[in-house]
Amino acid sequence: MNRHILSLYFIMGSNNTNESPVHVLQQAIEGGITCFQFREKGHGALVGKEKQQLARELQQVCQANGVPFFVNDDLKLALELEADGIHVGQDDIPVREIKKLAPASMLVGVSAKTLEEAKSAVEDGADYIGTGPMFITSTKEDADVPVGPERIRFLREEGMTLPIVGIGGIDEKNAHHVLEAGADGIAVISAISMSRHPKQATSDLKKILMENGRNE
Ligand code: TZP
Ligand code: MG
Repeated sequence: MNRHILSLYFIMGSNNTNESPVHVLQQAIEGGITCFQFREKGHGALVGKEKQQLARELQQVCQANGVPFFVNDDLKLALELEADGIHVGQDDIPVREIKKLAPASMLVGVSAKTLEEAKSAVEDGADYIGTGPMFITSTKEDADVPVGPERIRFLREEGMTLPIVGIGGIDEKNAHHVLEAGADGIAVISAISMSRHPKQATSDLKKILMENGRNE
């Protein structure tokens, strides 16, 4: 895959913002995100038709702007929408299964925080891994103890060449640590979705990516 699309990876579901998700996504795109993941889970998350409807609306915003659209966990939804990619956790549908059921063009990301998980991701044909939490986060209710950017440095030292995005508690102050450790990109929810100025927040992160040579 083109690892540059991971550089500013924005994730959001309806409960990650007090504004209209469509509006926030539009602002984030104007600010320069490089891909988007629809992650509808946790307290008050939409289900069924409502979830699907919001996914479609957000996908349309992405398509109109040439921004790759990923779906979290929900393979059925990803297939229905012909999403550009899907992201799964260690306890979700296995990457091998997805690879059997999805079109070859659908990118597959998997959360992996240990070297073993990262090696399995490579063996199973994942296109990238998400490693975290980098820092303390209150966005994910069941988030584990932070592993820190050092974990990404470790994975690189162990020879991991698969694209890696750092996730969890990343903001404009700490993002550079994640990039310096060898991440291809940063994945953020609240730094953009909860900002009063999502476009400005995105531009601020974009600037840090530029300063660290991720200027594609
Ligand atoms: N996976 C690990 S941490 C996290 C996810 C989905 C939450 C990231 O949210 P935030 O607001 O960027 O810390
Ligand atoms: Mg999951």
